[in-house]
Amino acid sequence: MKQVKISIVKKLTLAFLSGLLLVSSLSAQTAMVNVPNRHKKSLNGNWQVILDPIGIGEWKQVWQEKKPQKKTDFVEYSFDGDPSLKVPGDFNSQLCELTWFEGVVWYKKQFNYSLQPGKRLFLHFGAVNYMADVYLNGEKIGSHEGGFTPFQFEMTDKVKSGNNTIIVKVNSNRQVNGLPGTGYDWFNYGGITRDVDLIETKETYIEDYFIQLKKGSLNRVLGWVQVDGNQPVQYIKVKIPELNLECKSRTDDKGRAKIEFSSHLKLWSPDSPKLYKVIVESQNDVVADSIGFRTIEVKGNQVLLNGKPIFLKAANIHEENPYKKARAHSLVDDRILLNAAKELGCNMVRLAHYPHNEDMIREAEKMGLMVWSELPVYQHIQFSDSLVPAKLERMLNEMVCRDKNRCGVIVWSLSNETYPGTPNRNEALIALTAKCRAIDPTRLICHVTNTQTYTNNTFNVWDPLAKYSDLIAINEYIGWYDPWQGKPSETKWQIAFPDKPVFISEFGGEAKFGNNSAPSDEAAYWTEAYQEKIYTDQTAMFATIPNLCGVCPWILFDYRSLGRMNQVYQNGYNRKGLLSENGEKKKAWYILHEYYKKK
Ligand code: GCB
Repeated sequence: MKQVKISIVKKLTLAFLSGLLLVSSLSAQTAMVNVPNRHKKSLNGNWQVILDPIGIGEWKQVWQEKKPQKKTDFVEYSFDGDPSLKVPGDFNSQLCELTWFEGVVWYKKQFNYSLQPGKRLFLHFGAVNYMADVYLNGEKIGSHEGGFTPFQFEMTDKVKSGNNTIIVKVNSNRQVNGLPGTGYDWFNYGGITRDVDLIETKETYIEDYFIQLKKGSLNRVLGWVQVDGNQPVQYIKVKIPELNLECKSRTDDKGRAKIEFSSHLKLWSPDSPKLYKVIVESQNDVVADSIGFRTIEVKGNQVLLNGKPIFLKAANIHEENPYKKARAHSLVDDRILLNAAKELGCNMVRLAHYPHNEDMIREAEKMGLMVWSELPVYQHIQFSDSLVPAKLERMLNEMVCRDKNRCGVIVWSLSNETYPGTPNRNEALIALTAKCRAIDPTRLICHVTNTQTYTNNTFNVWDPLAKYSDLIAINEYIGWYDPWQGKPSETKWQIAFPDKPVFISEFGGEAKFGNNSAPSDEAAYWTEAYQEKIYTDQTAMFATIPNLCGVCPWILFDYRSLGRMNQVYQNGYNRKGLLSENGEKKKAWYILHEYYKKK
């Protein structure tokens, strides 16, 4: 009997382990860097879809695309017929029956390919929200979790010469142990929300590189180049033609080369967003990028850009095109948001609360906007779930990997408003901070807090994570969620780690544009005047904050959020925008515009 039990346990263990192996071998790879400048074929456009609100497609194995074999056969699914959906794009805004849908949609795309010997082929997704299971010609090639970061699968040995079919199961259901978790104050746009590309590379190709100024140095570049393939040892050159510069190096047997050189660089800054054409060459591959150089550091209680103190005049932005009521994904969408930030007088955007599309970051950098990039580690994360630490690390890698050569990015924000009392929260986020510093020692790292009390006109911030942040980033809603406890200009501050710079990462209140007639001194009427007063009081209060290095209103545009259910004033919108969802300026906009002009 005992013998039997042991063999069952053994079998189960083996099954479990082989399951784990299968799962890990089918995980997506972290995507190569600089996808916009690769040799690629776009798979954007119309994709055929099957809507699967009850999630039965898995059981029917729709990826097999079965066809009737004899006259009496039939198959109860098919991608032929309507509807189809545009990729990139969220599905909620494309079909009215999907407006509030959170669940499974199956996508299908066919493509023709002929891969020449000596070349490799990758299938690259800019982002799929939230889970993606990907099939090529009926075979599962892998899965990915996380709605805002890129991933890829190698198809070199799997792609057929001629016609091929990709099927993607997209599941936008909220996950209890997901990032974010189940509760968040933005619209859950599901679907293949960013570009899909086939990327062809050389057999040994330049997979990744990190080319930025060494921390604290205004003229020394320190980084590395990574090649991947069967010839890992390669000569490498990094060239900047405008500077007549050529840096030579050689990869080790793991394909990594150190890059280090000095030059008189024109530094990137909001006033002069200089980018250089940088060419990275290996023996048989080459890729070009536009890279800027700047330093960002905290010295004492100040933030220094290129060695000089800078005040961060920021705006919070969600990745939503307000006019289309859809997930922003194109340059046109991105420019609507970034131009509005510029017009307000910003020199920085906080891209809340998840990594935005790559064009958004590249465009912000070109426009002279510094970027705050954030992980969707928001409020209700299940830090003690055994799977969460690995998910955190993976998402961190995906975020940093894609944008680490963008000098515009000055802050990696690793969390927003998580709660110190959540089991394992502090341990998990402290470990994540260390990992982030190890993969990118050049930027500021931060955890946004609202662990605080506000009594007797004294604001007390005590989050233990502040110790691990370069900035103390505080979300405070005095005048909205917390009524004023005294004169704004007499507010007192008690901040743990009082020597660090302080950034007000959120403040504000709600108003419906054009609502000017109701009592203006009561919050419950959502008037522009009430919001305007909050901004007048807040800007007076900012003068009381020790080491203030910047502020960031919540938020630039009104945006969709289903928890906002006041049918008179909100109608499914968070109305803390300085601009309405139609782009109209509310009174508070002018207050902050003036404040930024003077700063
Ligand atoms: C916050 C959150 C932000 C919300 C905002 C609000 O503290 O960080 O995501 O949307 O408050 O409007 O309540």
